[in-house]
Amino acid sequence: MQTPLADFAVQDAALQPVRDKVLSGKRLSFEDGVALYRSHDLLAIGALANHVREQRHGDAAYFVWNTHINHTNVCVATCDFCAFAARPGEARGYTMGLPEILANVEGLPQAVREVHIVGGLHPDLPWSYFLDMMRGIKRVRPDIHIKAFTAVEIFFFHRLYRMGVEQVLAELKDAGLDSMPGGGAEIFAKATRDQIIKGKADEKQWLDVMREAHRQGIPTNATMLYGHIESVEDRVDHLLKLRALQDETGGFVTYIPLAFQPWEAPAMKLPETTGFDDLKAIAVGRLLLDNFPHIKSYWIMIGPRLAQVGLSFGADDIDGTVTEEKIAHDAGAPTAQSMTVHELVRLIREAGRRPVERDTVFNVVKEW
Ligand code: V47
Repeated sequence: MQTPLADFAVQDAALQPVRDKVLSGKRLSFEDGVALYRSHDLLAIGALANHVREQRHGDAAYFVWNTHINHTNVCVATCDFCAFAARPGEARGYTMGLPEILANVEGLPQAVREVHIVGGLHPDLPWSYFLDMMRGIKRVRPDIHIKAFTAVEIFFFHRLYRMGVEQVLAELKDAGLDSMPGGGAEIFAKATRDQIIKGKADEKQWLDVMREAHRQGIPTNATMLYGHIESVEDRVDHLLKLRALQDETGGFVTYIPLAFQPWEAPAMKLPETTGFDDLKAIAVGRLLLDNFPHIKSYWIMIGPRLAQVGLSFGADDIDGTVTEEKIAHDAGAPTAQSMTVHELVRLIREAGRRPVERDTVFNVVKEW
């Protein structure tokens, strides 16, 4: 049941105009976004985001039975926050052969519907490695959805193999790529991005790849890495750029705020994010991204307990079983590397939500 409008009382006067806009379905501005992030009136922010979430999705909370494959950690880019990447030639670098990848996929339980594939920017793999990976996976599991390669990887392929982004995407799609994950966006604002990232796609290049993917009918997600050196203004700028592209294409499915995992990050000695920050990241995402269908509360990054609370702060999705997550865990994430469907269902039920198993593009697989 929806909360009566009169019940959305805000303690922070700066939120009053935001409240009025949200309740009358008006679009929020840059200044509204800044006011939301600066406010400590977490319950009011959460109630507003929950209102929008319930208008869209009622009491459903989605999850997917998925697995991650990180085919290589060898990477020519330098991201100060990333503990996963290994420089070419470094001893801890690895690259999975295609037989190993295909054996992994073949060994997956039939219930797994999505394979999420991302890797480092490896300078020496042939283009055929990626096409054969797509074709091979579809050969051993024709029904599985391949969500693979961030916009940063696609941009790298375009440069390395000297093909247009258009052709890179068309060939991958033809070989079996179904959708793309939202990673690599980090934070768009140039002054901040340039301080922490060297050698990978910038804001415009990331957005251009996504625009082309959407044009070709490839749905994608979008992320923002927060809790490092970015400012509140950088966050709002990032979200409004995602919203503008979504106005143009409608191709984004889910927004996933990614909490910086600091423990083993090579060049950023910072504390971990706090509960307030994590819940605000979800709620403000829901409020500013009025044209995104779904907002994810990603348990890998914020822990299952807070991810569960996120389902009352604007999120309608809790990702999935995951299995063998490496990027956050190489950075020291204290969460488990996978979760069973029964644990996910319990988290959702105890949050008062209705667990709905979905596929990658939110077709309902099963009501639990
Ligand atoms: O692109 C790297 C980030 C991303 C750290 O689209 C870090 O469904 C936090 O994008 N702390 C990969 N984050 C993960 C990702 C993702 C995850 C789940 C679902 C989806 C989806 C996408 O992880 C990278 C980078 O932005 N990352 N290092 C770190 N220390």
